[in-house]
Amino acid sequence: MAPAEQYLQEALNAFDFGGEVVGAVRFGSGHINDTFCVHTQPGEDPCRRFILQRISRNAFHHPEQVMANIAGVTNYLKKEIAAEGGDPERETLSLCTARDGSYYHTDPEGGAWRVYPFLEDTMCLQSAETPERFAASARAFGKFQRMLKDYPAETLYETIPHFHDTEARLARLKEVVAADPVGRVKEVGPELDFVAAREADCSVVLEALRRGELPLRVTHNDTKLNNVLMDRKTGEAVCVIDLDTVMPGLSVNDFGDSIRFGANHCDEDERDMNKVHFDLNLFDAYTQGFLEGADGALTPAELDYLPWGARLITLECGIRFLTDYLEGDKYFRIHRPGQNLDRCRTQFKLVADMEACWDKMCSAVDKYR
Ligand code: ADP
Ligand code: GN1
Ligand code: MG
Repeated sequence: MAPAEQYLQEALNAFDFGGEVVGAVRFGSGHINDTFCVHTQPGEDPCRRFILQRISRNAFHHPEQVMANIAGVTNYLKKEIAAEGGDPERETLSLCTARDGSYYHTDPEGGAWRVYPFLEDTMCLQSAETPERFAASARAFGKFQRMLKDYPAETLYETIPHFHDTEARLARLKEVVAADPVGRVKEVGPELDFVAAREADCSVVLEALRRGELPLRVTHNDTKLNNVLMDRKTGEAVCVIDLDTVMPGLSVNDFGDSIRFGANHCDEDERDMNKVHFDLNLFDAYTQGFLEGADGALTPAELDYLPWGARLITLECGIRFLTDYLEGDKYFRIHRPGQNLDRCRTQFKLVADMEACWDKMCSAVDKYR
């Protein structure tokens, strides 16, 4: 048996699924972790499914800290959800304990495996499709922010240091360009020019944080549309998932990352730039939903900086894809050569579109504040 298969088998054995495991298949389209859907047969009862994940060692150097954050935040959310009359088993993730009583199993290579019950009758969208659905995801992320507003942020580990430090991301790009480890710098002249023209932008939100205008909060930090599960019947958002990067951060980045991924009609790795357009209507719908979900939890300065959050997280993500391309695709999973460069190009096209309708983005926020 190949080691990867053996580790999967051992991880399956480490948890009690309450029934015979009848299969485990790769699942989802995340770029970072290895995700499997586990099918079990508990006697005569219907098949039950679970999500089994191996946390990426490459992205997360301290899986025990990731798991401590997730345990803390989900237990806290469960109480908040129950207090508001919601369903704590469905509206946030639930960690399953391994047979040894801990929240994860470690394989011989140091990979940490964890299990969540599969949230049934939900869907995971890769594109917003309609403004209503996008607004539903926005309410969920806004509510996530509100529910965690009194969580003791100082108890959270920084699971990826400087994760949304755009200045540090820019500095890293420059280092990689100088080293040019796989000889790809010659292919990306226009992309490097695009970044060079926006170096000062990389500091806008961080400066506001340093001046004390923007507060540090407990944030999700990876608010892609496919990190919220929606109810199949009602289309409402059910549960915010992918909690690995929950840590102190900026609300405007949570807003911005959703816009980056969802306020357009193309795949993140679309090759034809003529198909890539920022959609102001979707931006409008998300803004309305996010502010509804946050329900007054955001300060006036945070509202002021929401459009910047969108523009800068998109620029930052493009810089990260570009850096990874220049490093030889070591961080983001790829399925074909050049995919990270294509991902970078879509992000930069979206940034340019946002710049072109900047006033309208600001007016949309003003409409709902
Ligand atoms: P990654 O960090 O690699 O993106 P995620 O935690 O987002 O990993 O999980 C990958 C995919 O697995 C999600 O996009 C979603 O489709 C699915 N998924 C994760 N957790 C659950 C769950 N509890 N119930 C149902 N589907 C889930
Ligand atoms: C990664 O794990 P996933 O696929 O939800 C990445 C995000 C990027 C995103 C780009 C831990 O998200 O920061 O914005 O890809 N997650 C991590 O699609 O680096
Ligand atoms: Mg994900």
